[in-house]
Amino acid sequence: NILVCRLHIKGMTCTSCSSTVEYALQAFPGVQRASVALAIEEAEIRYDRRIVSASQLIHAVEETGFEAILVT
Ligand code: 9UX
Repeated sequence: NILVCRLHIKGMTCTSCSSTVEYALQAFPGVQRASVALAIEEAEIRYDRRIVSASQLIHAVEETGFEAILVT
């Protein structure tokens, strides 16, 4: 029940932006690990699908002020 998804995140311009997104994802219930790569505008998230869905992860990113699109 552990899945990995990648999100394309629009609007990040600095490392502070990417840290904000990364911390928000890391703190979200059900997320085991999240890393955000600013250069490629992507987040990779390992999560427990019994606790959280990909669409909830997208909403968590959008709460921080950035647009997120599911890649895989
Ligand atoms: Mo610095 Mo990133 O204001 O938006 S956090 S560019």
